[in-house]
Formats: sequence, structure tokens, C-alpha cells
Amino acid sequence: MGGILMLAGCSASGKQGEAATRDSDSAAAVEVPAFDADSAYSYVERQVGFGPRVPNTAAHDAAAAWLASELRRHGAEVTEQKADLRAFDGTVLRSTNIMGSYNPGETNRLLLLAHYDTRPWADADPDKDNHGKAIDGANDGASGAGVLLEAARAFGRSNPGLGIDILFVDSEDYGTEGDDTSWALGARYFAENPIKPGYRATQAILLDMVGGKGAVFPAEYFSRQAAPGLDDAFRAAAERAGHGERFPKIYGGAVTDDHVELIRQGIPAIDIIDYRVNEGFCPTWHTMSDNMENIDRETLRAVGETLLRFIYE
Ligand code: AHN
Ligand code: ZN
Repeated sequence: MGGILMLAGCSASGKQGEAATRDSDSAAAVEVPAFDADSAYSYVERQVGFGPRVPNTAAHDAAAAWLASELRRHGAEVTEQKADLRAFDGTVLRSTNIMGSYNPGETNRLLLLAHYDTRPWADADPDKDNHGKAIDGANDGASGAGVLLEAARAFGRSNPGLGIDILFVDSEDYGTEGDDTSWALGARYFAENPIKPGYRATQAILLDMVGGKGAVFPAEYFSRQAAPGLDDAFRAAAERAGHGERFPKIYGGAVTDDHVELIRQGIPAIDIIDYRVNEGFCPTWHTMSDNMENIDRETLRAVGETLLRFIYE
């Protein structure tokens, strides 16, 4: 999988000034709020502090309650969607998707999502003795939700004026290799069952593993097929934010992830996921090393600043 392919329509364009917070080209200049990477980091740390957020555990449920309360604290209207979802091994996962809405009256809706559950098994760990242990999921789980909580804090201070929903989706990571349908159970339920009457996202951005050291976010294959315009616009925002090098216009992997469930329902969606060409997912993926030691504020900053640029400009 992967390979270095130039994306259609790719052009070599220069970086704009990193300090610029206004888009001088647009008639109505919009102030892009600051993304505080220390705050995002502490949102990741808080989640890890609950313990592994494995479905059907007290740590998972406590983290879910806390995520919902943080969204409310930042001014979102929160809706929860509960479902018992059957995993590949027959386990019933008591799942909760949590959505925080900004400007709920708007019909055009940008959905920002990340999974918050963590994998019960470190089955990619170099030490076989760890394969049955639960991971901290600092990157795989907490990083995406941490960046989105810091975005929520920005939306609470400075209304983006758009319909935006932040979704913390459950039961993504209880899957098994070789069965693509075993992943993203919470996202599948969300995509197939409106979380509130008449709800439908217009487009969606998934953040997955957005806090690792040395992370890069090349284009994900299914994202590119379903939503090339959205992917281009996100990468353009990265360039304007001074983070173009983290978002190269090349193909990374083809990843079965939460966004694919939205794409199946006709919603253009992209996955911003750390994928190293010729290596695959970041080296801590599904290992005991997916902990706070391997979270880098600068990665959280690159993704968060890009996201806020994309939204406010
Ligand atoms: C597969 O391995 C098929 N999908 C992985 C998606 C994922 C797992 N993202 C985070 N953890
Ligand atoms: Zn995972």
C-alpha cells in the first residue's frame, strides 16, 4: 500500500508568513483564534489519566462523561447516542457516541470527529507478552479527542459562525486484522442512525493519531477518492499555517477507519492520520509505547492550527 504519487492538481506553492492570522485575500478578514498546544496536551493527558478507555470499563465511562462535560463547558449543545454493538468476538460493547454542536440551527454542517475508545490489546508490541495488555492510547484515541477539545475551547471563545459538530466516537479500536468490518463500530452506528432527528453532516474530517513524534499526514486513499476538494482545502490551510511539510501532497495508506462509514452514506470525509510512507502507521501503534512519553506538542499544534485555519479562513 502507499507509494509516492503526486496528487492531481498539486502545485508547488510558497508558504505564507507563519505569523499571519488574517487572510488578506478575503474581503471579510477573519481572526483565527490561537490553538494552545499546551492545553491540547493536557486534554490528552487527562484522558490517559482515566486509564485505558476500553468499552465496558469504568475508565471508559468516566472518560466519556468527562468529554461530554468539557464540550458543554465550551458552549456546545451535547447529544449522546448509546448503542450495544456486537464485536467480532461476540462481546457486546456498551457504546456511547458523544456530539457537541455549535450553531445547531445551521443546515450546512461540518463534522469533526475522533474516536475516544482505546484498544484492549497491545497486539503490535514487539514483546509478545504484552499482546493481551491494554494500551494507554495517548496517540491512538486521546490525541484526536484532545485536539478537538482544544478546538471546542476556541469555538466557545470565538463563534466560528458555521454549523460545526464535534463527535467523539466510540468502539473504533476493538477490531481484528483481516476483518475490515470489525473496526469503527461506533462510527458505523452513527452513520446509519441519525443521532438526532434530521441530522446529517455535510462533510467530515476525522483526526486519528495526531500527536506522535515526527508524525506526517500524507493523503489517505479513501479520503482522496471521496473528498478530493476537502482534502485539497485542508492541505492548503496547512500551508497557510506554516505546516505544509507535515501534510505532503502524496498518498499514504488506504485505511479502514471511522471516515469510511461516513463515506458509505455519501458524506465526503477525510482521515487525517499519521502514516509513514514505506513504514505504515506510527511506530507506537497498538504497542505499550503509545503513551504520553511519545506525544509531541508540536504535532498537536500543527494539526490544531491547521484545523482552525481551515475553519475560520
Ligand atoms: C485497520 O487496521 C484495518 N484499521 C485501523 C484503523 C485504526 C486503528 N486507527 C486507529 N486504530
Ligand atoms: Zn488503533
